[in-house]
Amino acid sequence: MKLEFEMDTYKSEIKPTWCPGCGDFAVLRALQTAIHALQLEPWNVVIVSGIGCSSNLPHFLSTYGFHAIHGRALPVAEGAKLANPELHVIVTGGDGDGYGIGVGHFIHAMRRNIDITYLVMNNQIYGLTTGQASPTSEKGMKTKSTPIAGVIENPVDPISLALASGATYVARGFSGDVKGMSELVKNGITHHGFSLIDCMSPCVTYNKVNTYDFFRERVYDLAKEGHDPSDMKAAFAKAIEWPFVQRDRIPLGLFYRTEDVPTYEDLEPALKKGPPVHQPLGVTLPGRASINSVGSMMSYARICRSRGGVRAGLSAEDHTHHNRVHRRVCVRRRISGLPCPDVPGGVSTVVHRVRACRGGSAGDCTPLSSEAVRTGARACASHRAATQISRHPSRVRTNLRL
Ligand SMILES: Cc1ncc(C[n+]2csc(CCOP(=O)(O)OP(=O)(O)O)c2C)c(N)n1
Ligand code: SF4
Repeated sequence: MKLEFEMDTYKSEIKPTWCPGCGDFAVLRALQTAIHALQLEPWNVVIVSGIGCSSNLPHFLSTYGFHAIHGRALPVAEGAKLANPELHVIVTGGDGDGYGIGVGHFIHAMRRNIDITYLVMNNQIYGLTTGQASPTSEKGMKTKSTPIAGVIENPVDPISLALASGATYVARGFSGDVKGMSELVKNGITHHGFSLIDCMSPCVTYNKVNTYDFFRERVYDLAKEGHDPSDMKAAFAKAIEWPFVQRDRIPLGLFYRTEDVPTYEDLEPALKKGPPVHQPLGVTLPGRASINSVGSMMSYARICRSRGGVRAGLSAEDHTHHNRVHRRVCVRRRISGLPCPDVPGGVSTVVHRVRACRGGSAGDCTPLSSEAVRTGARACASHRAATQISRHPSRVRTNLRL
């Protein structure tokens, strides 16, 4: 039986905390409308974000979500997509997040043409940190970080950058036109390949230059002017119109789309046998059930720990997996410099703590120091997302704020 989802199914119980009038409300609405129109199953949608006002978006929809760290939403999303290419992976974030600190990931995700939809809420400012210049701030604009002469650098143009980097669906929306934006998002989600929707989303609190009125006076619809989105040269010509050539006309709509380029998932040999989350790992632990999925690989580390960290009795192959999991957790510990709270000197204490977080409630972390709780909670959140994405149809929320 095919289920029918109401619009409200996708809404979460958490209400946005954005300033009244923030452009991000329109982007949220456009995304919700798009996934409703496509009738996507909420448990097959993962929304990943970085850090910023805009990056709070995954909390407000009732799908899977992962609130990652500043500029690192795309690598997390790529990991989720490669672990399970059957998921619809959508990334949301700000211009600072995606075109500033995360710009390297942005370029590489596009050249891979990985099948992810990326919505950038471009307000041309850092909103969350109260109004510093961002990579898309207009030249000359005075901001908290450029109070004297204004911005002296040229802005990044995400549309040209996306075209040059290999994105196969490149569009620009505007929060003053939710209907148009939701069409762009819907088509971006159904597109087979990397899609960028650069959403001009005014920050009503800190950007007094690029306001709704600024855009309303300048935007025009590419489709109405006969632009052919299959023509890459024409797309480049339209892309450079704003902000490079002039400031009076801003094209909106679809600049470029091609379905002729294979995605990373199409070409990656490891995916030929199907989604890795469904693949057996081929590891059997003596006296235990076999390790037959990525999810149970995570439990595998717990098994190692519950065996007192004693690795004797494990096969060489078991060791490899054991070491892989341990190393990852150990690195976290080394970075944080955490003392092990209950087993002196035992690296695997942290492993143990992470397992505790994963298996139970946040209360499991309380015996740790506040730094440990932070680290524990982070590991816990990533871990939950990794396992729940593959296994459980329940929502993932993290309480981390960086
Ligand atoms: C590695 C790192 N550097 C800096 C910050 C501080 N920081 C948090 S949000 C933010 C900028 C947010 O701007 P943007 O991504 O444009 O999102 P907006 O708040 O405007 O939606 C910065 C610099 C951080 N959290 N992590
Ligand atoms: S500060 Fe700006 S970007 Fe952040 S919620 Fe307020 S209006 Fe939106």
